[in-house]
Parts: sequence; C-alpha cells; structure tokens
Amino acid sequence: MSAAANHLHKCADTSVTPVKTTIHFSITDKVGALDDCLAAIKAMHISLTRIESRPSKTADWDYDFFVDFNAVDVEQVRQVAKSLEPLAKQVHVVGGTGGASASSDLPESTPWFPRKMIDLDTFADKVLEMGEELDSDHPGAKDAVYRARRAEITKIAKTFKTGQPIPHVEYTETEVKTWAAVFEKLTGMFPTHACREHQHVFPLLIQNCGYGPHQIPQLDVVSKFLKDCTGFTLRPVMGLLTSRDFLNGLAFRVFHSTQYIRHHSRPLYTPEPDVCHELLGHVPLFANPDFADFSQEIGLASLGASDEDIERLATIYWFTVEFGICRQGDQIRAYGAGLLSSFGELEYCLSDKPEIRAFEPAKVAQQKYPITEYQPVYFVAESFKDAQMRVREFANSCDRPFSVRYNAYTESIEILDSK
Ligand code: HBI
Ligand code: FE
Repeated sequence: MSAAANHLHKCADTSVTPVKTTIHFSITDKVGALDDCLAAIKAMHISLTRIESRPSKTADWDYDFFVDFNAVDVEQVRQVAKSLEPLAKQVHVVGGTGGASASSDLPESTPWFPRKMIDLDTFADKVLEMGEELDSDHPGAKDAVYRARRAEITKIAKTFKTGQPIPHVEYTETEVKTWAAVFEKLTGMFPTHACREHQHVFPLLIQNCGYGPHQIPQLDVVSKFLKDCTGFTLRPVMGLLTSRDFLNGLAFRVFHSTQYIRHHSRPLYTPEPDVCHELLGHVPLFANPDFADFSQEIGLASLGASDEDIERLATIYWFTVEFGICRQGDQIRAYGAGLLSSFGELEYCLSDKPEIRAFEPAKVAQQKYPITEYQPVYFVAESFKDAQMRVREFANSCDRPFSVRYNAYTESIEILDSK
C-alpha cells in the first residue's frame, strides 16, 4: 500500500476532526511554481500550518516542498493532491495525524510526526546530502565506478518498506579490503578505549553476526540480532536524514543505517556515516538495554518537537550517541560511535588534550561543536541509566504541550494528552 493510500485508509472513519496532513511535491522553478501550488491550496480555503523546503535529489535544480495543513476531511486531502498534480512533480501525501488516535487534538502548530512504524517509509527519499551525489571533496567524488556502486547499494534503501527483510549486499573484494583495514585498526584499540558495554557485545557480534576482518556483516543479520537483544532494528538509509527524521526513528527503536562503505583510497577517513561507522561504532551499543532506552528517550522527545528543540536534542545526540564518553570505575572510556569508529579521535578523546565536562543536558544542548575536526569538549556520563534520567528530565522542560509513549505491541506512538 502506498503512503497516500495508507494515510487515507487510516482516516476513513474520522470526518469530524480536522485531518492534519503533510503533502510532498517537487517543482523545478522555485518562485513561480511554488506560488501556483500555494495558490491552488489557498483557493480551497485551506490555511497552511508549515512549509519545509530543500533542494531535491531527484534532478538538478528541483526543490522538494513539504506542506502541512488541516483539511476538513479525507476527500479534501485528495482534492488538494489532485489540484497540485498539473503544477508539480511527484505529488504525494506523506502523512497525516488526523484520525490516527481519538485523543489526537494536538495544537495546530505541531509538526507532523510518525505515529506508526510504517510511517517511517515516508523518510526513504528525503535525504539531505550524499544520497546520490557526492560533495566535491569526498574521496570518491571523481570515481565513477564508486559512484555507480553507491547508487546500486542505496537503491535498496530507496525501495525498502517496513517489515521487509533487508536485502543482502554482495560486497566486492575492494570493499572487504577497506572494511578489513578499519576493522583491524579499531579492534586493536577497543580493549583499552571502548566502554565495557561495547566490549561485552563485540564477541557476540563475532559469534552471531559474521563480524570479522574477512567479510562485511549484513544489515539484515545484525538487525535480527539487535531485535533479540533490545528490540532495536536497523533500516537502510540512502544518506543523511534531517535531524528530525533521524531522531524520530529512534522513538520506534529504529536506527537508520547506511549500507555502503567509504572510498578505498582513504580507509581510515570518511566525511559521512558508512557501514564501518554504523557496524563498529553504533551497533554494539544498541545491543545494550540501558543504552537502547537512553536512545529511545531522545527519539520520543523529538516527536512533534519545535525546530528549536530538535536542534537541542540533535546536539545532545551528538555529544552522547556520537561523541559520548563515560566514567567506568576510575577510568574514562568512549561509548560514542563517532569515537569508536575513528582511529585518531578514539586516541585523542581519552588523552589530556580535550576539555571534559559533566553530562548535564541543558548545558550540553547549548554547546557549539565542529563537525570536521576533533571535538574540543566532551561530556562524561556516569552511566546510561543516569544519562537517560537526565534526558527525560530535560525533555519535560521542552515546550511541547503533550507527551508520548511508545506501545511496543502495536509499534505505535500513543499521545498522552497534555502534560
Ligand atoms: N542521518 N542517516 C543519518 N545518520 C546519522 O547518523 C544522522 C543523520 N541525520 C542527522 C544526524 N545523524 C545527527 O547528526 C543529528 O542531527 C541527529
Ligand atoms: Fe553515527
């Protein structure tokens, strides 16, 4: 079933409450064409609650627009989509909150968020960068073979739907060699630099998931393993998602993972996430129950959050899940995936060079950070449980007028009216 059909199906019996809808369309000429589209919606006496735009990855000079509005009923949603069709490319209804739950009278300004696991299917082609094109300073930018290979692999993510097994990739000899170089280098450092949770899980990944220098583990196998450990699953992704989409996934215990590998010319460098980063850095921690709870807590806080709060939560994510360090006995160890997958920074973060501060989310959320250099500051967590408690406290201080709970039986989000 398409996202649009799914949406319409869900809303079929709720004609009285307004149908909060997000519609996505792409257009070529930003100014004039957008005006026409908005005029078409306005002509139906519908007021928009939010517009998001970004350069499209589908063709040069296209723009993607995500427009939120309240329709009176499902028929009106259909009419809006129909009126946009001659004016824009690729019109589709990507989601709606209307009617998903009886207690869903959310404030109008609430950004759309996924309510069911299946709603994550709408993120597939909303990639920010590195989806299909590569930046000019990417080590693989001028390598046509590499670019074609990436396109082949990201096609899996582009067409993946919730509930399907993740198709296996038959990695080439060159790709496995790159993986082996990273694997050997990092596993040599884990015993002295990684936190105990990471070290506890790593042998299990070797036994159960085919971890080792001679093959790149398959996302599908790893996802099933994580599901058994903590309920976390992996979803293939084409490249970077927006912070909002990426964090929203965590609310469902879903981690969006790339499936391609960095360019072979620089095995110890990558400007973006790749399988080495995901499998060696992130995956081991998602097998830990306390860390899984902690990560989901950030995800739940991100659902329907304001743009400002998303920024704050993304910063907290950055200084924990990516670049977190923790106290273990009289030592400090790394648990952030950005550290655990970087030979240089793993050494540096535990040296006496960077500044180390206590993990206090309200302060962490304000911290500026470089993305292309080693971090000048790290925050040390006392434990994942303690960090989760602090994030929950922080989330309660955010200005969201409702709270949410994840129902694991139905794989859906329940809205707990006002808090
Ligand atoms: N998208 N695919 C993907 N992987 C990430 O690790 C990722 C992302 N988008 C944003 C992001 N990370 C973070 O830096 C925070 O903004 C959440
Ligand atoms: Fe990461």
